Formats: sequence, C-alpha cells, structure tokens
Amino acid sequence: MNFDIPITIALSKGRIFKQTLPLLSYAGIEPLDDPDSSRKLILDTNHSQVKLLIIRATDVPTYVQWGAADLGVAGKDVLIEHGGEGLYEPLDLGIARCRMMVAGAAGAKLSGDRLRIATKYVNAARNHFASKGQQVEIIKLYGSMELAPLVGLSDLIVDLVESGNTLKANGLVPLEHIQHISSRLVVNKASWKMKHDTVIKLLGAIRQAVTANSKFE
Ligand code: PRT
Ligand code: MG
Repeated sequence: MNFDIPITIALSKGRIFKQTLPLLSYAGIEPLDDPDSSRKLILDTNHSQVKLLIIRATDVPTYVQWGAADLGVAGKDVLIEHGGEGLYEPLDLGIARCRMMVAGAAGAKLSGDRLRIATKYVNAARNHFASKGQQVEIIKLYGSMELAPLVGLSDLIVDLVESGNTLKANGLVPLEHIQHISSRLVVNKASWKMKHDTVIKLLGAIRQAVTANSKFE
C-alpha cells in the first residue's frame, strides 16, 4: 500500500500490539521500534506517513474519538465502557479473545437482594444485571477484582477470563457468561470522511489479513 497522507494508529502494548502486528504487516506496515524495548510513545514505521501511538488500552478510544489518532485497536470491553462516541467500529479483528464473566466463590448466589458486584466494567455489569431485571450495587475497581469477594468487599465480580487460571488461583469460579470479547478496529468519524480512500484501502488489507488468520484456527 502507498500512503500519501498521514495516518496515525493507536495501540496498546502487550497482547494487542503483538497480535495486531501480523495484521499490519499484511497491509505492508512494519514498525521500526519494539515498544517492549523502546520507551518511545510514537513509533515510526517503514512508511514515513504512518505512525503508531503506544498508549494505555483504556485510552485508545479517547485518542481516536478526539482525532489524535485516525484509527485504533481496542477490546470490546474497553469500547463498551467508553460508549463509542465519535467512533466507527467497522471490523472485528478476532484477536485478544476472552470472555466477560460473572465470577465468585463456588456456589455463590447469582440472584438476591442488592448483590454487590465489584468490577472495572461498570457499564457492562450494569447492563448485564439490568437485562435480567436485577438491581445490583456496582463497586468500581481498577484491577485485581478477584480480591473483592475474598475480603467481603463484594458478593461477585465481573471480569475477563481467558484460561481461568487467575480465578482458580484465588479460589473463585466462573458462574455466568456475559459475552465474548475480541478486539475491534475503530476509526475516527472525521478521518473516515476526510481520509476515506486511504482508510478504506487499509481496512480492506486488514480485513484480508483477518480472514487469512481465521483460516488457521
Ligand atoms: O493493564 P492496562 O490498564 O494497561 O490495560 P489492560 O489490562 O486493559 O491491557 P491488556 O493488554 O492486559 O488487555 C488489553 C485487552 O486484551 C483487554 O481490553 C481485553 O479486550 C483483551 N484481553 C484478552 C484480556 C485478556 N484476554 C485477559 N485475560 N485482558 C485482560 N485479561 C486479564 C483479566 O482481566 C484477568 O485479570 O487476564 C486475567 C485472566 O486471565 P486468565 O487466563 O487467568 O483467565
Ligand atoms: Mg492488564
């Protein structure tokens, strides 16, 4: 692909960066630095016009919404909490997959009066229990949710589960499936209009990579 206009893509370090790299590579984009060894927050690529921003996973939708990045890659969990304002979400990348679950001690009650739910995913948790007609008290945490039921802060938690090892190590079990989570490509609405041809071409190349990826699963 040729890039005749500047394109900025927001990514988080870790699993999203690692799993997005092969998709970008398919579109001919190769970063010139590795975010794990470099402290740079703006990575140059083999295309002088294409830059990668390395930011916190939860900040990706914000950078894209405000146009500080044209595109971004963010987990559906993060997008649900952000609300999606100012963003298009044209492509499920099928990467960084996990499940959003209700978890707690084995045999913990899932219904009852005013259950307390500790979670980082306040919107998703509220929607889930509301859809079952259940009034719950949500306690917002920023991490280590598994601790909350162990010390009586909450009855249950809502968290992401991949292998289940983190729950198990803390004596908890998954109790109820909320939804499958994967990462999505998001595009700033103004960039979608103003940089339409380039964005559409890039999207097409990444879509091909996603299809090729899914054939190996
Ligand atoms: O930590 P920071 O605030 O910087 O960001 P982050 O934790 O959101 O970033 P990162 O890279 O950890 O996650 C980025 C995205 O990856 C998330 O938004 C999810 O969409 C997706 N993802 C996929 C996961 C997991 N799998 C996952 N297992 N995100 C987090 N986890 C955590 C989970 O919260 C729990 O603590 O891993 C633990 C459970 O894993 P298992 O294998 O023990 O079940
Ligand atoms: Mg993390």
